[in-house]
Amino acid sequence: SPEQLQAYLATAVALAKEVGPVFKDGFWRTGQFATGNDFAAIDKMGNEADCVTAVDCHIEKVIFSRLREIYPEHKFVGEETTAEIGNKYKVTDDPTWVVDPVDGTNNFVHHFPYTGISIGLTINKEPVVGVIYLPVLDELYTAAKGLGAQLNGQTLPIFSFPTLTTPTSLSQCSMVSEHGSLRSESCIKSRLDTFKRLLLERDQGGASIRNLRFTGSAASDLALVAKGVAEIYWETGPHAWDYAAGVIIVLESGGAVFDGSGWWGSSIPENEKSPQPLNIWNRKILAVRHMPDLIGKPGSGCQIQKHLAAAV
Ligand code: LIP
Repeated sequence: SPEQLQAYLATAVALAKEVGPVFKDGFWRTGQFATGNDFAAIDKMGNEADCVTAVDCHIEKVIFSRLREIYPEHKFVGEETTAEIGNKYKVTDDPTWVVDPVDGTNNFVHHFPYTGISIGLTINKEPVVGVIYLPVLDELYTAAKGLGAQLNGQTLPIFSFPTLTTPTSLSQCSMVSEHGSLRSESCIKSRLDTFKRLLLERDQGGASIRNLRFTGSAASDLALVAKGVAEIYWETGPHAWDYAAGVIIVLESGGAVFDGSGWWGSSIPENEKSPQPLNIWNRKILAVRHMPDLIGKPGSGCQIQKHLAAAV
């Protein structure tokens, strides 16, 4: 029910705010995380591009212990408890809290402010509640299914398009993406090929995107789409905890998402929506602002479908 979703959202907001000061301590290296090994960035499984700090583990522990007290029957999937121990998680229809205690850990370690706490809740495998808190920027993004999306209490999106109407061409779009932490030759090559195509292609019914930005955090990227700063976010490789919350925030801000097999969003006609539940578990995500002319119908040859959905 809407009341129940509102209550879940209130819990998630309270938790994000509770751990906010610890997050900032870690970012500025003051207080509890001022010095010493506590703060060292530890590589995950020998990958220097994928790291974890004591702050990640501390915050995840606090969030999950609070949630377990309040909702003992719920399920929990978190970056540090799941990825860290190499645990395999089983996705069920039960209410499941999908949490990244520090999304953009690399940014966190390097003092780049696009980093934050991402708390999502899925029911029947689909995200229904999302909170992204970027403590350094003091931005709290919130959404619940059917209840809209907000930034610090202000309805999303905040910004209108940099054109008079919604874009009709990719050339009017700003895009955010990531190169990810998987650095195999084939992985990097396929991403670079897609970026190259998006930056160079102007003909054959296509257009180059206006610009390409990387924040280093999937949650921040989705927040920028919901806010109206970026028109498109595309990434392959992130995990559900990186984008569970962001996906519902984009959807509730009026945007749409493509999960690899179908489109979701209020601007997608009912008969064109994917018959499957929106899949946030397959590490592929394309999210766009409300741009009916660009999203078009699956298979219709519209620009985003042609240029990006194929890459997803
Ligand atoms: C990060 C994601 C980002 C991805 C990085 C990393 P983390 O999350 O937000 O989209 O490109 O490789 O997975 O590990 O900093 O929480």
